[in-house]
Amino acid sequence: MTTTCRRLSATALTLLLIAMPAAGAQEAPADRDARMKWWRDARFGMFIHWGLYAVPAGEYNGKRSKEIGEWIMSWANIPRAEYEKFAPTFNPARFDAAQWVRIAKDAGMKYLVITSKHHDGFAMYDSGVSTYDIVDATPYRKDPMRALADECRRQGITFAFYYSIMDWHHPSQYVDAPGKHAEAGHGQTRMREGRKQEYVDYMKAQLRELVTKYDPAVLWFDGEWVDWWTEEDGQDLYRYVRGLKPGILINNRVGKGRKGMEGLNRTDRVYAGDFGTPEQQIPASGLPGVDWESCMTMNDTWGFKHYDENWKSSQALIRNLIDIVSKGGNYLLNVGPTAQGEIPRPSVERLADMGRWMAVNGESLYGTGAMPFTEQLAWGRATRKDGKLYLHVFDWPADGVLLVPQIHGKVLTARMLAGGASVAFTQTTGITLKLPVKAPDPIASVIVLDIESSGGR
Ligand code: JFZ
Repeated sequence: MTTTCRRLSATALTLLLIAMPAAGAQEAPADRDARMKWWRDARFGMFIHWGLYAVPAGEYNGKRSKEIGEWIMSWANIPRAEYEKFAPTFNPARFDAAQWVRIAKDAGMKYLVITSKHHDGFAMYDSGVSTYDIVDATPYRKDPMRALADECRRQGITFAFYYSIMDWHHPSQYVDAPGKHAEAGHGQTRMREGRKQEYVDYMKAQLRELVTKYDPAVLWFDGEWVDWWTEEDGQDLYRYVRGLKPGILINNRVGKGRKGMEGLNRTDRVYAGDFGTPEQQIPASGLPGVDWESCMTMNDTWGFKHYDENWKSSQALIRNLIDIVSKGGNYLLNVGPTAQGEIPRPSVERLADMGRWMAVNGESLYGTGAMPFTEQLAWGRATRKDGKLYLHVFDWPADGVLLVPQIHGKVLTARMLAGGASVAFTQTTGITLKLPVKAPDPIASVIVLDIESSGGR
């Protein structure tokens, strides 16, 4: 399937996701809540797509494409032996783990998910079961995942791994229509007859290394759509990884739970995965009753492309974050570092902008739950936590009058989160706030309401 096709089925995907993460049915709800706690509180994380594909950076033999950078082996139809030749030129001398983690931390991000192995099969850590890895196959010879894991611990950021099930390099797999873009409807990544067990053993060996040596808090699987991977395989892998580290979190893409589940009652069956992963989209009403995380790019690629300048504005990114959290989800925002080991400057600038907003307003997002209103708020979004309601005003009212739908509980106080100035209000059938004429923050100004008793409705 092309990524375009996959995106077209967004509605279906949303339905499927709802049914999905009833995983770990044997686990008591309180235990599951405890395991999910840090992740639910975190709300904002950094996704990092970094691998050999950063070397061609979206261009091969003069050919550019609208396709995503980390798929270049597929869309440029690069033979395995040719793609391998990127390794001897991959020397990310400017990679600085402390700086990457600092960039994430300053943005207000609480965790980081990095590609340990993408579809191209190249391991970005020192694997003992393959020589197709950054330590054995490149002049760099160091293990950046070791440095990142250590640095995350030092700076108090939670460290996590992405891992692709589909593998274009492993000899067990092949693209069934050579000369055609893999997954484009004509070329699919198939499993050679009788070799699946060998590959599953290989994956499990790599996952054992990743979990035991780097202690990731999440394993974020992907590439599970290939026809030779089943829901049962997913559940087996889920159990395997939880067996290595019981407290770990695993996304839905470990199994097939997000496909073909329309009409299935989620209590009837158990699907692998702890949280849903809507991609490049924000589900309009969230995914009630399900933990979820939207992963999104800042431009139009995950892996670095030297000519993709289609950057979203800082305002759009900040409002996406607020929108997602107001609907009960997490935001996993991607950066695609270069082959030299640097996060592109436009990404760094946007993250710094987000960090400036978060430094003042982060309290309104961390550890909060979805807004209590079923109706859309014309002027912005809302979140809630500990008897407080946070109003995020995107469109500041010209007359200074902000109308908030009724909530259960009496509003005790209203104040601006930035600076703490109190805001005059009345509460009758709804809440009417009298705001200053000028928006304190053109992107999103936050007003905090203290609600009597437990708050919310
Ligand atoms: C996958 C990868 O193929 C891609 O390279 C990137 O890593 C991204 C985060 O994940 O792409 C997908 C996966 C799922 C969908 C679409 C693209 N989907 O469910 O619509």
